[in-house]
Amino acid sequence: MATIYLGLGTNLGDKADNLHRAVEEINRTIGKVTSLSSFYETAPWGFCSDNTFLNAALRAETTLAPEEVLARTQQIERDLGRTHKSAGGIYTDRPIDIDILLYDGLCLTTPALTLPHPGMADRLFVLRPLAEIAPDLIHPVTGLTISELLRRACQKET
Ligand code: PH2
Ligand code: MG
Ligand code: MG
Repeated sequence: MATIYLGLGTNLGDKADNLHRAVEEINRTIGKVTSLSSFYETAPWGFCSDNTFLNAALRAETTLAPEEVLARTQQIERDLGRTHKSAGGIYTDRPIDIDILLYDGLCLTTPALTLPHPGMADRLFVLRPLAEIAPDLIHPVTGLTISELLRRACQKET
């Protein structure tokens, strides 16, 4: 059994409903969801859009390998109406985005998947919800806790 942390984001349609539906599908097809953060309204980061985001983070227990978790998160994204993926750092509005942030303490780089998620350590829209459910969790690349990463990211912002 592995413990995974996923980051969820949506900025199209009924955003709260998109998050609830994604959590339900994750619980059904990936593994039992054991913690869910509040939903955070955030400004689009890294691209321009009039549509604000709702972001959340969750913890789940899974028997699936990382590549299979990825395949199933992508299936859920398609089922909830996502038609295109971001590529090369070009972001677009989306009904749902599900990112694997952490898979146990695993560090992994394949063409399809990098763990921990390469952007998570300095993105407030990931760290705020994650710090709510896992403040003392250690990020395996930096060796810092999620609370420490959040504090560091807040200082950089100001
Ligand atoms: N996701 C991105 C790019 N920018 N901004 C916010 N506020 N929330 C996101 O989830 C988000 C983003 C890439 O997936
Ligand atoms: Mg993302
Ligand atoms: Mg994604």
